[in-house]
Amino acid sequence: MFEPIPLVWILSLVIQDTPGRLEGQATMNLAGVLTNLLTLATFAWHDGSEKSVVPNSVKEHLETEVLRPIGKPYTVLVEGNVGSGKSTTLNYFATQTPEKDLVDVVFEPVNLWRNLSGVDLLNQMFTDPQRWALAFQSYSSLTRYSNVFKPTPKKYRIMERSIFSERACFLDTVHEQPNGMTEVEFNIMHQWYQMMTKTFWDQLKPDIIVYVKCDVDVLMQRIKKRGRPEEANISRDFVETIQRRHDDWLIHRNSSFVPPAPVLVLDGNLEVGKFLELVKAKEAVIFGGQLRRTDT
Ligand code: TTP
Ligand code: MG
Repeated sequence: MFEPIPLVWILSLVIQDTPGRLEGQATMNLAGVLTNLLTLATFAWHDGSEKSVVPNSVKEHLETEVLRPIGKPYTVLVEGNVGSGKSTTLNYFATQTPEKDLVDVVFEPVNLWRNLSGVDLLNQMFTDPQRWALAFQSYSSLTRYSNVFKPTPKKYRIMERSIFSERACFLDTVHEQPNGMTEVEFNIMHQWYQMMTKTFWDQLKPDIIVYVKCDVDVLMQRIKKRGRPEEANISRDFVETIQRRHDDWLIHRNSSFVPPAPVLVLDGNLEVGKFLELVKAKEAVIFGGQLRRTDT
């Protein structure tokens, strides 16, 4: 497949290295616009396979260094199985870090899924996936996209799960279930994902993924202990499948999806206090060494 990336790269560097003509933000904007157009053209020439959606290293350089849209926060995605400790991680950044006022903390929009015009869509999905999986997945995707596109005055954003894990871990699982989505429904969701990630790649791309990984035995105990009504019938088989898909995607890299950013794995099996110490110790890594009060 034809790959014009080196040309894109050279062009953007030439433009950025021409100080007398254009300066600062304006330079970056012009370079960004040109590379954006060319990168979009590149996507159009790709063969459409899932792996082609995610940039190779040169593209990744471009998108990190050149294409960050103005006003886009440095974005951390926290991924993990049900009950692994994602919300616990986000809570640290919402309430405990001394830098909390710099970070926009976006929890998974579960409350919206539980009350859509008075209907608990999450519960409907667990109760009757054959009838409700498409409605649920399309609404959960919509709420995730709107969270990404919501502007923030903060320079940093940390989000619980993403459209990427929804596609790589959950959509395939619900499609494979004997009483899950039909082929046609799965295809509709897949085409939405392809179109959205290609068109809005630079907004959707995170800067880092934090994978909170926890043993399935521990997860099953936690799910039982917290006793959420919707999770009462979650099977070990489902949790194992979700675990395998996360591991294949984020650790073994043998999934048909490539992680859209570097991955940091955190041990979610610990006692909560110890886990929070771990998050604190990794804070600078998570924010790329950028989380500094002097940034404001
Ligand atoms: P949550 O942070 O609620 O898990 P989650 O947000 O990943 O779950 P969901 O998929 O439902 O959004 O953590 C679940 C429980 O696990 C919570 O009581 C805190 C506890 N926990 C530990 O005991 N040790 C740990 O190391 C971690 C990460 C969490
Ligand atoms: Mg949570």
